[in-house]
Amino acid sequence: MSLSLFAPAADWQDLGLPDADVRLLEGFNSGQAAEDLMAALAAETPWRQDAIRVHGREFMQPRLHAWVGDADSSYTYSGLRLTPEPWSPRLLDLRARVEAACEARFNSVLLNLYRNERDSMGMHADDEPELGPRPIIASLSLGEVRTLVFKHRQRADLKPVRIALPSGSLLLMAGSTQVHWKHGIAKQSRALGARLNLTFRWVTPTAPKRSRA
Ligand SMILES: O=C(O)CCC(=O)C(=O)O
Ligand SMILES: [Mn+2]
Repeated sequence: MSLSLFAPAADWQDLGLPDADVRLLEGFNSGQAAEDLMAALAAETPWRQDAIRVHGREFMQPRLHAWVGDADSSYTYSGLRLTPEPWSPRLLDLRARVEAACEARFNSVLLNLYRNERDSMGMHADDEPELGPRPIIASLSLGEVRTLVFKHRQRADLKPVRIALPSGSLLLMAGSTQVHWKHGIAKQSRALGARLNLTFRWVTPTAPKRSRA
């Protein structure tokens, strides 16, 4: 029998999406710990709001974000090239706990702050080449409960799957999830407070720049 200080595999709930591996671990951070972590991260994170191009048109992103990671983990999405901010001691500690719970390694994290019910994230797959073909992505939710909607990319007969993400929960997307499903956070009409989400990822390190002799 192996003893683990971290979340045992049995606590992960398999959400049963076909052609995917999506699991939820509720209570990764519970109650006060999740609230304190959210307040500290909201205050220390260098938040940005960027314009992005979608179908040739420019929009301000409907949320704030920050990209944190190892120096060689720059990342491009929706035409935005993100150069990583350095890890804070708090994020390094959190990464170690997330890695232990997921039995995976991460060299970067995208933080998103949904300020209220009008903030959102459009349907997308995390399928950028630098994430590799079958990325493992661990997503920690803090604060207001929002619904993550999954839609199958090839099968119109499958209904969208809606997953409410409680504060302190960890969602794992692995296997061929990004090949077959898109996901997103819809706007809501009911007034909502803030939610902070962190997606831990492994980005193929960019080759170090060689200086010429
Ligand atoms: O906020 C969420 O739960 C989703 C975040 C997400 O899909 C992403 O950062 O790629
Ligand atoms: Mn995503």
